[in-house]
Amino acid sequence: MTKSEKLFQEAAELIPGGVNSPVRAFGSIGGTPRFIDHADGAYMTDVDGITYLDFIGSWGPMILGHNHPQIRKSVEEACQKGLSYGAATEKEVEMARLICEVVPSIEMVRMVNSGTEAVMSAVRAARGYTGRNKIVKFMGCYHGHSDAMLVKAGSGVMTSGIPDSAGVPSGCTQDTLSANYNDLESAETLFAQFGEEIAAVIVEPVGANMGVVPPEKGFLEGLRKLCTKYGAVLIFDEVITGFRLGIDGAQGYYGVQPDLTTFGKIIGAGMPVGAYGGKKEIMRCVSPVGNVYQAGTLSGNPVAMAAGITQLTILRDHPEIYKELNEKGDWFFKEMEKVARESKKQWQVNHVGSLGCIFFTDQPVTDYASAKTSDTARFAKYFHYMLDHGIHLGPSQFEAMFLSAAHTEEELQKTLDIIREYMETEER
Ligand code: KE4
Repeated sequence: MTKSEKLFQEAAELIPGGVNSPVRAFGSIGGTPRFIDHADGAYMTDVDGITYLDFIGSWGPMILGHNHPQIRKSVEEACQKGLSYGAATEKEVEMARLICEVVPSIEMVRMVNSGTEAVMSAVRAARGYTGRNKIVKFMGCYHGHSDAMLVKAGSGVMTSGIPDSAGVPSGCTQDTLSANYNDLESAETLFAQFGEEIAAVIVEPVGANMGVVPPEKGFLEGLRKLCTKYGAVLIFDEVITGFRLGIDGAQGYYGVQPDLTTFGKIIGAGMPVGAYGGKKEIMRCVSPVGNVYQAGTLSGNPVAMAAGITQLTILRDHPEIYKELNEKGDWFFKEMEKVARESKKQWQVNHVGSLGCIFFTDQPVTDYASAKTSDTARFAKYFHYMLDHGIHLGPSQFEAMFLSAAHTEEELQKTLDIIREYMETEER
């Protein structure tokens, strides 16, 4: 029995599913999750001493690679001064100034401790600001696990949200409306029916939780126009895309400005940090200035701020990092498409910059319904082949591959060679 197997067995007695976040349990692909001992650059090493080229990157934060020396140093230095005070600190001002400086749509920002908290708070701020209740989200987009966001996908347009989790009262989702991603008309239909009741539209500007689904031309622009027309707040959930596609995220990449933005992952550099921000007139509704209550014991934690400030500062001061990362991503995922074509097997590759994924389906993936045509059993076989060959992907067909500045071209070429090998041996 490997140490991971032993740990997983013990963990299952102590932690639901043996993990502190469901996707880590390998539930959709089977097998034993590798318990990681340490990580460095583009690599993770498990408790059995096996090292993997890592494409999880902690689900996004590790854009500069694991254990970055400057980030580690700033955390060590911050720790010398104590871990948390429950009082205001200069680091929080520095982080707020940095985010407002590099993301033009952000005039004011509040730090929280996770993407879920950022979304929950942004939605509450939008409701408080507009005095309206309804929220439009898109099937296949994930915005964390706050009640109003756990809506049964595929519940169809025009119907009020049905809870997608036990423990969520229907009252919490009845004001959450679901539209189809990349289907502007489905959003227009909801606005035609509920226009003046809609507080906000929340969208992942690049879908990255149904696998990677880029926005089609005009989709984001259309949502912007709709929200402006009806006085609804446009919320870009940039927990994944924020500081990944560029220093000003997907909103900069696509040139569409939301009213509020949620952040996570990269802004904490691996420490638990989320944030939401945007127009001053909306953010001024948030307590203690306004009457939208929101709080957090460890929000703006000085050690987490030190990590996030260092990572964002490196990214701001070295735009070449994004150029190289996006070029590397374009090359890598386009090469992967070539492997797909040569293999004459049915699979699609979607990507935006350093974010991408393979779908095991014979049809283009442009929304939740097409993503769900993927053969998850084929993905599971592919995942384990890659893992056995030292490549650790995200353990789900509906998660992204995250490239980092630490992934070298030769490592990516080796990964492509192993994918090609797999595709040649994959029985259909
Ligand atoms: P957290 O609460 O997990 O920090 O963020 C929630 C969230 C919000 N918005 C978007 C667009 C997100 O992708 C996420 C979380 N992403 C998943 C990965 N797809 C986190 C991984 C996990 O749940 O363990």
